[in-house]
Amino acid sequence: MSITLSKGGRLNLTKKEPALKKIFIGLGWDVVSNNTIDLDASIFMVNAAGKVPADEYFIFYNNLKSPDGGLQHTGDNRTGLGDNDDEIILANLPAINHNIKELIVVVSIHEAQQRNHHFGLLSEAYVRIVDVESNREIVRYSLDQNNARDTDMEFGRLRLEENEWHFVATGAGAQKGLQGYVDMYV
Ligand SMILES: [Ca+2]
Ligand SMILES: [Ca+2]
Repeated sequence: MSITLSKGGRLNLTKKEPALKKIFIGLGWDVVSNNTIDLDASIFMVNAAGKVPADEYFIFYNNLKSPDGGLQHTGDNRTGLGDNDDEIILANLPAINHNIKELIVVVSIHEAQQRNHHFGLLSEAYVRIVDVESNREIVRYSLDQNNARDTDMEFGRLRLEENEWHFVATGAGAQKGLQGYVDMYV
């Protein structure tokens, strides 16, 4: 059974699914009107100091694979048209470089300022974590309607603590663009 988290919610993934190895992080969105909105899923693989150890550990539409083979982005989706996951990042948890302590999942609207786009134009957006082998959804976190004017968000973090993976739904909306996160973590 999937768990739906709200802002600040936390789940021990290893306790819930002890055999968990391969997961994917799915981002889905739909728009309310005839707008076309390009959401982008990105992951910053950060060390204990909260920084990516090298640029290649920032996974986004222009850098699809991490050097350790731990993460693989399946490619940019520019419209969100259609149901289910519109962008997917695969994670092979045991392959992840041991210096990486957190996977910070960021969702941002491409060229939001130029196009005057914001989350309020979306009818739905979510991030979910799915066990690849069983195809079971483990956890889901939906966009909070309080973030209507925001253009980007740290959705959540996968955090490694004492060899157990946790998911924390941070839900911190902002208007700084993907570059704002790059400035923080790269
Ligand atoms: Ca996209
Ligand atoms: Ca969609």
